[in-house]
Amino acid sequence: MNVVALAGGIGAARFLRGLVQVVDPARLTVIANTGDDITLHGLHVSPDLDTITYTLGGGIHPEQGWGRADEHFTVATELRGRYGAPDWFTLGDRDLATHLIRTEMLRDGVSLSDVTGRIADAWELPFTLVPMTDDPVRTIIETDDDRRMHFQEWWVGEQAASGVAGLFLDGVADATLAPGAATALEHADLVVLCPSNPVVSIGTILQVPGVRHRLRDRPVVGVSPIVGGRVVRGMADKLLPAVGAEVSAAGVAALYRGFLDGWVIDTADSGDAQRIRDTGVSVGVTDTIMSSIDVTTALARTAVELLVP
Ligand code: FO1
Repeated sequence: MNVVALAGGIGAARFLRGLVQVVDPARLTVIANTGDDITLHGLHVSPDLDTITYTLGGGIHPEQGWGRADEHFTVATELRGRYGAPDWFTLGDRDLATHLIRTEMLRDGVSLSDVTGRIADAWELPFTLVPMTDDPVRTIIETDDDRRMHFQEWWVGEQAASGVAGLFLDGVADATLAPGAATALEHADLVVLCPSNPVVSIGTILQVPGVRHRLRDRPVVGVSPIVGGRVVRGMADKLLPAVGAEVSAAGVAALYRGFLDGWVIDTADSGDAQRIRDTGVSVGVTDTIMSSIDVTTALARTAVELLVP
C-alpha cells in the first residue's frame, strides 16, 4: 500500500514514529510544510523538514521537540555577544550544520527536494521526505494591531502575543507542487493528515496548487490535533478563528470538507463524533495523546484501519 502523509513539525514527527510501525516505510512519502521556512544569517532554515528528520533520525532534542539533542550554542553566543545579532530565534551549532549544507546546495542550483533527500539519506530516514514545493512560499501573519510579519516572527519572536486578523501564504500562486509530492499523491492508496496545525501546517500544504484536487479521489484520513476542545500544542486556537473555524475536533474536520473520508478524534472529544459522522466522514475515537511509542503506534493503526481495514 502506497501511503502519503501531510506533515507539519512536532506533532507530525511524533505521529510518524508510530506510522512507520504500521505501514511499510519504503512505500511512505511524507510531504512537509515549508511555509515556516526562514532565511537567517543568509541560511535557509526549514523547521518542519528538520524536525521530522531529526525526530525520525534519532537526533531531536527530546523535551523541546525541535532542534538537536546535545546541542551547543557557541556560534549563537558569539553572534549575539560580540556582534549584537537579534536573539529571538536561536540556531544551535549542530543544527547550523544542516542549514549550512542546505544553503550551499541550494546556491549550487540543487532543488529543495533534492537537498531534502540528501539530508534525509544522511539521517537514514526509512521513508521519502519531500517539501511541499521547491518554490519560496512564506506564511505571513496579519495581526489585529495592523502589522504584517513572517510567521516565525509572530510565533517565536512575539510568542503569538498579538491576535490574528488574517494570514496568507506569500508566493503560493506561483508555486508548483514538488515533483515527488505530485507523483506520490497520484499513486497514493491512502493519504494521512498528521495531527499538525490545521492552519499553518496542513492548511498551508493544501494551498499549494494541485493538492486539494488530488486528494478528492484518494482515501484521506486525518488525526485531530484537538483534545477536549483545546489545541494540544502550539497556538492554533488563535489561528483557527482567523480562518473562520471553530476550535474543536468537528471544527478542524470541517476545514477538510470535500476530501476528508475518515477523522480520528480523542476520547475527550467523543461528543463531536455524531456531528462529524453527519457530514459523511467515518470517525475513530481513541487516545490521541502520544505519550509513548505504543500509544502512538496504536493511534496510527486506528487511523490507517479506519479506511483500510
Ligand atoms: N522555536 C522557538 O520557540 N525558539 C527558537 O529559537 C527556535 C529556533 C529554531 C531553530 C531551528 C528550527 O528548526 C526550529 C526552531 N524553533 C524555535 C521551532 C520552530 O520555529 C517552530 O516551532 C515551528 O516552525 C512551528 O512548526
